[in-house]
Amino acid sequence: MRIDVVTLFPDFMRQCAAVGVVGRAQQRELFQVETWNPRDFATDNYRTVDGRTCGGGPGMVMLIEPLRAALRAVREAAPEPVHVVYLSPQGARLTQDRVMSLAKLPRLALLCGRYEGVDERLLAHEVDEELSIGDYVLSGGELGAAVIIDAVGRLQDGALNDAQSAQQDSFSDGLLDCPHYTKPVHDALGDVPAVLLSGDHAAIRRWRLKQSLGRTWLRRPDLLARRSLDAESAALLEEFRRDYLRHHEAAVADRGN
Ligand code: 9D3
Repeated sequence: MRIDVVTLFPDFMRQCAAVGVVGRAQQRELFQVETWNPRDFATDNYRTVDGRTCGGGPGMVMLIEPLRAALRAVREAAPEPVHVVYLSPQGARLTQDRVMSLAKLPRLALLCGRYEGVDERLLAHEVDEELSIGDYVLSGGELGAAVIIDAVGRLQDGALNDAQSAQQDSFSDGLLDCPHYTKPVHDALGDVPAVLLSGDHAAIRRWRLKQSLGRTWLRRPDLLARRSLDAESAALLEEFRRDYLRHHEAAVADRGN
């Protein structure tokens, strides 16, 4: 897969894509990230990429022409159609489901806005999809693009080692991860749960699933609500709830409920 990023900060985007699992995937040519600077497509001597907002008020808007020329160059460099995503706070929220479908595309272009955003006419004619990474205010689209590159890059065939991908397959589907421990087994901060040292793989799998279900119930009940549990999971979550309520009885009583 190849991702083309249209950005006023190409160096930053290349550095984002050069680290960790995704950087290694690029080195191994499983994945490619290219950048295009709209400033290089401006036609005036000042290399202008923005203009005053029509109707007045503060802030600048990115001009149609440099972005249109940059996207034309992206499309001309591609042998197949390019799916163009604009990163913006008005977009649909990025989810892992969306990441998984983007990861299957041969070509993806990420358009990053700065200032107040991009002229609406360019969006209407050149953009296939608008995505946001969450409900907070950033100063531009680059961090959103970096999030997509990381999330999509790590899913490319061969990017993850076997241990990482096997772990993904287990029960990470829609649940929070279980707690993790490493040596030392005994520490001033506490001991590693005994079951993890038991060598009983079935018991370890059940413990981890129970922890995943329990933490999801405590921290992200919205994720559980959208999901139906099989009999084993329902029983493990019930066990977790019972343990939890027993350990927190005092606190619950203090709160007067
Ligand atoms: C007048 C209100 N504007 C600024 C305070 C709106 C505004 C314009 C441009 C707010 C943010 C931005 C820049 N943000 C992005 O380009 C962006 C973004 C985000 O801000 N939050 C979550 N996801 C994304 S993806 C791109």
